[in-house]
Amino acid sequence: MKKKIALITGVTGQDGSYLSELLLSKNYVVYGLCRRVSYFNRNRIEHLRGNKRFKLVYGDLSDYTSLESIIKLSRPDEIYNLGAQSHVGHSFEIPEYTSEVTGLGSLRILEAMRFLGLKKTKFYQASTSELFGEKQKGINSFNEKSLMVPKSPYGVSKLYSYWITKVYREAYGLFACNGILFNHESPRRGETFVTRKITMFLAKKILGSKDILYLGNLNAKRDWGHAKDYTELQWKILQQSRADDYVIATGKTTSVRDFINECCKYLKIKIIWQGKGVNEKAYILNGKKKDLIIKVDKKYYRPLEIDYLRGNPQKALKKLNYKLKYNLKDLVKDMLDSDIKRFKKSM
Ligand code: NAP
Ligand code: F7E
Repeated sequence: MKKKIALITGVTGQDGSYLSELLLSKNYVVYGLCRRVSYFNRNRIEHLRGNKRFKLVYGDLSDYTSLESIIKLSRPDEIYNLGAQSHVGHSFEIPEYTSEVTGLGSLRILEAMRFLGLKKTKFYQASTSELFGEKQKGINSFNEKSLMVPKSPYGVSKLYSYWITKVYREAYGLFACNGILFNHESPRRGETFVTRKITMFLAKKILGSKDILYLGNLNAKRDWGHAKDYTELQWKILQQSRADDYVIATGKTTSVRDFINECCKYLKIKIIWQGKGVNEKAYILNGKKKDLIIKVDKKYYRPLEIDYLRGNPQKALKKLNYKLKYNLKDLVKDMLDSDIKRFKKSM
């Protein structure tokens, strides 16, 4: 039987690496689009390099020609567009670049598919809970029908990609889907996202570090799931007989502060919080001693913040017939165990 071929943009990222593993385990040939950078950016996929079915190709979401030639070369059955400038905070500093890559990147792929006449190729767009924006009156959780009011250049760029995916589905009959994913984390999460900043810091702390962690808005609430569950769902979305859009979430929401509390609980660290707003601080209790470990730094505040995100994954879990394997406790354990192991090795 002919092996299925997948093309993944963002293959060097958190999701790209898990999705590559999953597809290779299902006997796919996987083409991964990598951009040329001056540093080594392939740590997350290094272990896959020996696999003959795993092929890396240079390209960039801002460069139509490279996308068209990679699609021509690979003739994929499935395209997963995971590449993006994916940091919400940084999107305020580089809004134009974010729009170029995170917004127009999807259009370039869809145009190449249309131009090359790839009617049977399925397309997955990595949409996001950042589309929903602020908490809306009377709305406790967001689903596929909720109003979308993004609050950052990143969110606005993703909204463009979300809509252009739907438009190409309707206008040209392409099998084009949106996975509207809420935050998902893992030991491979980028080191500047809040959960990973926290687990790396606490892992170092219990190994003796004297550092202090500086964070922004501790009250922000996010619906945090595990990237392994969510990448499996990305694949499932493209295995359906009809192209559609799905919210992927856990249905639970937790503040940044409570994420830290959950980590401390797992590590059996006694933590107390004192003060409010920019003056809030966290201390570890060591017998009668109180060691300062966390402070707020305004530099991590965003010009506009989304305080509350919680998804309703009912449609996805039912239609895709899936039960999430990880809850928040499992996620915290997985991330902390992995960071502790990594830092122990380097000591
Ligand atoms: P990530 O770890 O930040 O990975 C982003 C990937 O995009 C990296 O491989 C990066 O390559 C690549 N990339 C950046 N600019 C590019 C460009 N100009 N051309 C081609 N590739 C480029 O992101 P992730 O957490 O895996 O998320 C995957 C996707 O889902 C992203 O689109 C993100 O916006 C979206 N999303 C993520 C979440 C989440 O909570 N993780 C939730 C909803 C949606 P380098 O390695 O070279 O930087
Ligand atoms: O922030 C607050 C911050 O950067 C989460 C991306 O994958 O998920 C991610 O976007 C919350 C925010 O993720 C710090 O203000 C406090 O309220 O980890 P984050 P994000 O912005 O939710 C969505 C779904 C995506 O689509 C994105 O691609 O934590 N926060 N203190 C902080 N955030 C960071 N990064 N650093 C802090 O020090």
